[in-house]
Amino acid sequence: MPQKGVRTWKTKIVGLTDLSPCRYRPQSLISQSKRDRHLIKTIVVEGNIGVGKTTLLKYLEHFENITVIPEPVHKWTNLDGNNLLDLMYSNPRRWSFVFQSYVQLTMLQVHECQVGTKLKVQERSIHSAIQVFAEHLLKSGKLAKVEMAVLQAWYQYIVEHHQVEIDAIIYLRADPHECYTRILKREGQQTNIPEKYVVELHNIYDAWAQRKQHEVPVFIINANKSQLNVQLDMYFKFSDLLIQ
Ligand code: TTP
Ligand code: MG
Repeated sequence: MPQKGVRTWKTKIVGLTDLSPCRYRPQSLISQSKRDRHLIKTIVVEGNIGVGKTTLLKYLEHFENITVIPEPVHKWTNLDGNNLLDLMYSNPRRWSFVFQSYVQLTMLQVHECQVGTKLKVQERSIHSAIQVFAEHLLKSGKLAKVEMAVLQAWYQYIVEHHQVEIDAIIYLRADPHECYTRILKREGQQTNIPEKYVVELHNIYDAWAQRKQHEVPVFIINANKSQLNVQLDMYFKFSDLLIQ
């Protein structure tokens, strides 16, 4: 938890109710050269469902040199009145491809969202969407090989032609049973997320984080602990970045 006097508090949160791909486009930044834009660091917060990513992002909103961009779940649950997330859970074989295609588009919009601060922290990435979620759907037979091939062709094109690079990953890691307990607490027993799914995702996420370590720094935070402890961990590990 940041202490009084350490920073001035100023909330910058984007993406929660936005209609355009990115509402936060301060003119000062848009007029900057491409070289300047590379000075902005992008950190992605990754981790299993229910691990506490959104809560950590809410804490980070308070630092004035950070712009926080939450996962665009509001778009996934309302595309022209259609709840794609619900459709995907109710009939994954029918809707996984449609859902993951839309996730890929909306995550690209998040990556391309320009910010006026030196640090951009976003919830998840286009990379985990395909390499963790779509991969799990493929492995569990809910996504056909040809559907994955289409997602991958798009992904490849996006990586080559768009700005989706990241500078570091913060991986919130918790026991999957703890994640499931938190989901139950939040959504109640009527949740459509099966515990088995949370356990399988955990295993794929762990393997992915290890692989990603070869490309970018991956900081693992023990998220079994209370949110306060997670925030303290975050604060002490990244104080150089948080207080500039
Ligand atoms: P999460 O953001 O992981 O759910 P959360 O908000 O509960 O997590 P946290 O408490 O850590 O903030 O994901 C939202 C939903 O989107 C979840 O049901 C999983 C689903 N999802 C996919 O099915 N495929 C994807 O590619 C992504 C990125 C999410
Ligand atoms: Mg979340």
